[in-house]
Amino acid sequence: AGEDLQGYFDAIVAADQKVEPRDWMPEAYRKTLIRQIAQHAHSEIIGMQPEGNWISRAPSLKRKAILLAKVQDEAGHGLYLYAAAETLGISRDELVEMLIDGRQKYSSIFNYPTLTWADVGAIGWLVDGAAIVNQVPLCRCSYGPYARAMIRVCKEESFHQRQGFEILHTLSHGTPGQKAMAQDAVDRWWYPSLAMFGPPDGDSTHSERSMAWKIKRFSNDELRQRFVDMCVQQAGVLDLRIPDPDLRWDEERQQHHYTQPDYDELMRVIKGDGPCNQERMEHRRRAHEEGAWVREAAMAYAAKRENSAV
Ligand code: FAQ
Repeated sequence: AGEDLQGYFDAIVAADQKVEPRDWMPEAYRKTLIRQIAQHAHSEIIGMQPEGNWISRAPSLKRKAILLAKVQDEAGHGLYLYAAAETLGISRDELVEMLIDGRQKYSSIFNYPTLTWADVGAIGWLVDGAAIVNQVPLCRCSYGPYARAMIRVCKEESFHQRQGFEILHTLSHGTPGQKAMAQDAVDRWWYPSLAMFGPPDGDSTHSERSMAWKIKRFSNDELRQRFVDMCVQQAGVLDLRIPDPDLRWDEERQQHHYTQPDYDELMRVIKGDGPCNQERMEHRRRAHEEGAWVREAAMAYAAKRENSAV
């Protein structure tokens, strides 16, 4: 029977069909998905902090309303993703616990500070842009609940990317001071955004297996390349410079040659030693503790309703 189950799973993956929560799946497949989906969910929640920093200081009421909506969308993405992870037999409480005690990670990118308003534009353009390039292929991931969550998430990320682009476009066509501020933000966010795609393929521990299982559809380097090619064209429209003196079109390979991000820095940031790691985790822990009464009240209310329904 064990062989039949494995054979059925292999056939579903080979036929590009979806594995669903009640289907048998290899334990390592389940574990990899929990790791990746949880890391993704935590990233959405921690990712609210850098931009949340600018809600009270947005330059106009309109910008503030847009930013509020964007940050709320990130919370929504986190919730869909926690729900997708729960279909694999783990609870949201356990996942949050693992984030808070450091056993699970979140994206390196959210450990960098947002120093000016232009950073909100650069995050939208570059960070959401990288997220889209990474997540569009995840809409075809072999695990049904993750793939379906990604469809809606990608639509919203696409709006986020455009709002960031529009902020930068406005600044870069404004006063010389505004243009310089936009350029400075792009200078600081470029390499950390390239690092979001993970270590180079040769050092990526999970890629081979995740690609065989069709969780990942492209390697880290393939997606990073796609992102660079996309940004070069858009930077032209923005009239902003990508901070890489070696960036050039490679006629032979039909893609851009570019300077790799500092992967030692990526590893340091992942291990907890980035500019804002401590601040982000302290903020998350505090919010979790201070929100305990809300969770308790919701549970008490649910129990009361259940009793009165009997
Ligand atoms: N940061 O073997 P690989 C967003 C870890 S977008 C931290 O290549 P894998 C939207 C990796 O976990 C950001 N850790 O790993 C938004 C592994 O560690 P482990 C979130 C990283 O999984 C925008 C080790 O290094 N998006 O939130 C990073 O095959 C604006 C070896 O790496 C996703 O999570 C990193 N950058 O490939 C929100 C997308 N890179 O667990 C708010 C889904 C690698 O063995 C505002 N995730 N690591 O100890 C993925 O596609 C993959 O997990 C990768 C990594 C591509 C990130």
